[in-house]
Amino acid sequence: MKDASPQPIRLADYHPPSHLVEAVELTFRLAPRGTRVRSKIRFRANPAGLENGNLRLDGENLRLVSCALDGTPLTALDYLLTPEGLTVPAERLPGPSFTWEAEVEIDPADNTALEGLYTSGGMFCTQCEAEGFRKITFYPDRPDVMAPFTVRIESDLPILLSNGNPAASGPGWAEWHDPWPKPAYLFALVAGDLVAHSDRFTTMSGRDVALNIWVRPGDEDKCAYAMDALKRSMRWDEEVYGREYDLDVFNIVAVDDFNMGAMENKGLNIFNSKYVLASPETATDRDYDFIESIVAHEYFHNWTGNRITCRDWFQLCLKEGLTVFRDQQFSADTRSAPVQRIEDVLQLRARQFREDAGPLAHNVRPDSYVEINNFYTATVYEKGAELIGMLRRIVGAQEYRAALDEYFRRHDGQACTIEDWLAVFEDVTGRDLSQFKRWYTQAGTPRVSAEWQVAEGRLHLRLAQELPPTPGQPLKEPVVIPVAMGLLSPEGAELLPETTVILDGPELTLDFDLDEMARRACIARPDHVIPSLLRGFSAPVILDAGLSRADRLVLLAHDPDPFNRWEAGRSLMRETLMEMLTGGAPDPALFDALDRLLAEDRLDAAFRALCLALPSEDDMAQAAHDAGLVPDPTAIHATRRAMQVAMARALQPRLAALYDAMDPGPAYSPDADQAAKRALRNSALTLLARIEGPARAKAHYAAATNMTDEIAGFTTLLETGDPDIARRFHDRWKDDRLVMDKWFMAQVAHAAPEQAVAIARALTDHPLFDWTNPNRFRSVIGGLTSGNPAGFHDPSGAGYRFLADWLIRLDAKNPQTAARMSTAFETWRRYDADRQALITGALDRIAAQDGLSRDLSEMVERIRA
Ligand code: 0A1
Ligand code: ZN
Repeated sequence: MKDASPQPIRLADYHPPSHLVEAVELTFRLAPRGTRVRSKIRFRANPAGLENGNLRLDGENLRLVSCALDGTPLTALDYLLTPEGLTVPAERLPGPSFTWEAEVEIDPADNTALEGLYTSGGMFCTQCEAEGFRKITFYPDRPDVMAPFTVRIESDLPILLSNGNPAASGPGWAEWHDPWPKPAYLFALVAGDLVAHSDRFTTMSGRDVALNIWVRPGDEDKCAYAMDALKRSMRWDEEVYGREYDLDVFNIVAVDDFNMGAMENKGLNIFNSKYVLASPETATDRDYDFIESIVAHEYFHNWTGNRITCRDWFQLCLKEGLTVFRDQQFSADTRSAPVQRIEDVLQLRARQFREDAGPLAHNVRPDSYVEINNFYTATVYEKGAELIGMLRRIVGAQEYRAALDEYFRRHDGQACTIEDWLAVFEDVTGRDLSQFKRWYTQAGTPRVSAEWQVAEGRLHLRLAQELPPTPGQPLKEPVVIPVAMGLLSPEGAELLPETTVILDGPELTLDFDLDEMARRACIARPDHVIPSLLRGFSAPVILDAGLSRADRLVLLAHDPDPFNRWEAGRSLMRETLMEMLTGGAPDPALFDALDRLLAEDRLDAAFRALCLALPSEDDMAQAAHDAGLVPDPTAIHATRRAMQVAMARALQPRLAALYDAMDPGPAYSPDADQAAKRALRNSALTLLARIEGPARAKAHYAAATNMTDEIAGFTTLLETGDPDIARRFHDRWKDDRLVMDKWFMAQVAHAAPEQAVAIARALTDHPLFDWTNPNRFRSVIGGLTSGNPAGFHDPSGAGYRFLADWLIRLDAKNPQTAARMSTAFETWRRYDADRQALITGALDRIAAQDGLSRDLSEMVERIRA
């Protein structure tokens, strides 16, 4: 029998800790099978603590060797020890202030969950967010307990690292001191045979900082880009937010076994090696892009997350939404801003809108959770970032900066809430943000619709908002929606320079004088007007702009806002695909418009590549569902293919010309300009292969001098059926873990749907398939669930069974990654009754497992509900 469901933790039940920590001293004697951790923690009673005054320490999977209070050893009668922690009753405490000492033993080599202290490829490393520190020693493992840490590491391994500044070291030991009070989730320790790629940075006030990226020997020549990104991030945060780095050293360590992307531990960031290591031969432009933005993200956390942290885990968006927003701003400043915005919105729609539309929908600030690790979601991160962007748009860039200055001034060193954050904005800008706060407390994606008419020389525009119900929230209140807009004439003349209107009630009516607008634009009064709404995607909503096909073709050709130009094309493509799905043929006018756009050489090549990209199969499934249809993944796949063929035929001369013109030459640089050219060139290659056969892809693959081109050739050849290509790629790259992740994934993602499950299954028998490595697991299993939707949704249910089998197996080793991968099932209600029965059968089979983790059982229960 499965264990009884654990009780949810609720925001409403928050109470301050009974004790605060003044200082922590930790000593680690490292050994893979028996690491000893000694702790000495200075506590004092918290005057604000509403609790009973007991000392409550979290602790899991710890073997308690000894403990003492103010030097007096405790016996088992002095405390209560449970699998979750240890409590010393108030009456056994020496007074309001005291020192707790303990020694525990832990088993890092057996820690396959990769939370707490674990081993990876011969090194020791930690991951403590959200609640991993309790697997290292007994401690109040909650973010509102902040303290300075001193750490001593004893080990024969040559490199011994922890947070803060190096204090002292000798043969077999090192000491570190972190003067900045921090919560335990930011603790980190690394020990290993590592080499550094080093550099230095001088901060705005002239302080010298040593920068190191630590990797396994042999990888040190793959760190230059991450180091460059780090230095640019440090400078950018000084220039744009006035934030200076605050320690003498900044260390980054690359680890092969890591559940997430990276972690912002104070002064010692730990990264999934995939987001650090890059060389032109092994990493794609997209990998470089990720490295840049993740390095920036983790660095920016130093102020938004570390110096100011979260009071409790419900406030996660306080650090994550803001830090994602900041890394998006950095990328927009570094690369092309419109391209960055389009890519951010593509991600938001693919992951967050999908989440909001299904059983896992939750507030940006959730009200309750069972397992906090399940709430590191697109809603908390990406929608959280959108809320900051809206706030900035509403108050303006200057007031935003003033509010941020005040936030850092007022709350430095504190653990804060969304209320604290909004109060700063209210105080600095004099605005009432109580309605804006609904964005944090209501789930679901608002729908905005527009209707308008031109009569007697005036345009009447009506905007309305609607908030569909989500699980547990049947009724919702209107939110504050900034709608950036312009107006165009049918010839594409700009009638109204961009303006932002605020839709904060159920509806808003606007009225424009066409004569006046025409006069200002020096044109005759038009008898038709095209609103360009939600420019720059000014709010995370689903817009029904009510535009005809002709209107959208005008926007695609002329909208001065690049986002809405792209959006017009995207919506035409989606509509065309939906029509083709029900037997229609594509409108040649769309291809003509695309052809003209592709020929606009002054347009960024990356922007043109984005305009050429089709909505994904998952987008189409959602669009079909929204239109009241039951999506058929097999038909969607075939339709998308047919559209690619039609596009390739219609655009063939243009694509062939672009393929030749966009060759950036052999000297590789990951910069935006070259990457843009490769993106457009490789899009042309893939489309042309649909009608030309494999010759061009073969030559492309053979001539490739970088992984971007090589993988484009490889995946195209996989699809055109080159029988030997997988073996050739394997033989070339079998010793490179990160490239082999691509090999595993590509074969599944680019398989014909009817073969995808069999190929994925065969790959799980490959000697290099190490399923305990999260990257490798995600390559194959995620390659199917995300990369090959038609294969995953095979009508036989084989894809669902395959996923369920692997989730059950992985859950016993690594619940966090298993739970995360289970979101592949979140869209089950979209599908036909047969598929629904197969998916719910798979979910029920998982739910019935003995000893299922809290992580996976919560997910399965929520998805199934
Ligand atoms: N805070 C990190 C990512 C992270 C989140 C959760 C983790 O375990 C549950 C681990 C890392 C970031 O935002 O980069
Ligand atoms: Zn983050």
